[in-house]
Amino acid sequence: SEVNVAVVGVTGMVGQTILEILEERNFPIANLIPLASARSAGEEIEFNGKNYTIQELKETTFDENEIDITFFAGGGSVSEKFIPIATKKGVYAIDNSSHFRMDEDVPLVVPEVNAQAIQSDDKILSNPNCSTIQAMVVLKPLLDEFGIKRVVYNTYQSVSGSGVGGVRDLEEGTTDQYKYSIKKNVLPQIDVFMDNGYTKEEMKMMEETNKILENDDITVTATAVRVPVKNSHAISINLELGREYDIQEVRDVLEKAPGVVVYDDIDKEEYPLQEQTDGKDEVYVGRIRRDDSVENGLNLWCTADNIRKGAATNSVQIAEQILASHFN
Ligand code: 11C
Repeated sequence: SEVNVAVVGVTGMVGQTILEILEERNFPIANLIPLASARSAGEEIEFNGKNYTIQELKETTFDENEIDITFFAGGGSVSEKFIPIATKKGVYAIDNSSHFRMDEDVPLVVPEVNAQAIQSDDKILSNPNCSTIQAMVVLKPLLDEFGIKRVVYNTYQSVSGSGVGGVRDLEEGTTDQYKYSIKKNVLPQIDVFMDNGYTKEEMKMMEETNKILENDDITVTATAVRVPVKNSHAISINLELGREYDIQEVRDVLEKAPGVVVYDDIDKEEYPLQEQTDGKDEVYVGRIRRDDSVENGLNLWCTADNIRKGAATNSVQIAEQILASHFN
């Protein structure tokens, strides 16, 4: 059946992409309610060939409109304030911010990986960090087949992860979004520093990995780096698997995994590039090779579109799960 869908932060990069993906996937929408801050209210947007007027998100929004599902892509403080108001009205809230992610009552979902984490009475569904999502799509099938003892992430994250400000700093050489020039450097700082010397982005990857894989025994560390690439994140992942393995087995497992494309032919110098996954929904994996410096070590490289699979596509996939289980 058709549902009424609202999108908060509809003028932002993630909000815009959510609209595109709802169109692409023919999400069954009866009415669309585009929401944003007062600054954008009154502007028109086009969706499925029809014009809609953006409304200001207010405390009364969920009383004044019939809404079944709301995508929140307006930042952490907007989610913190408005998601409880929405869910009190029975609305399903799919949250792109980090605000509810580590809340034990809130499922943190990558549908290919842990759709089962959604319980029938959950109203808030949290979308993981973009880097975490792409890593999960690759790690889950490896965990199921081989076990995983330890994970080391090194990320190469695009400027679109910071929104339009990051893209502007890259294109115009400004330092409005970042402290240092992203045109001339890679920056080993994403988000703020925490007391332990890690950045918030690194901590998100570490904590979210254990939550999504439902396994606190896996040890995880991360270094998150911003690189001068417009869109798509890359991650070098070093793993200690739980048992002996053959490299062909790893390739076979990844080739069968949902949402994964193995693109790995060193004879042809073929490996995933950020440019290649820009605009795609799959996570591309290559450079699959042994790490003989530890027992059962494995190295690989993956890239994925951080705005699509890392945010908008994953959110719409979560909404599809809700639709299938609650709106038959
Ligand atoms: C980045 N990963 O690339 C961040 C953006 O936790 O949803 C997404 C922040 C988040 O800067």
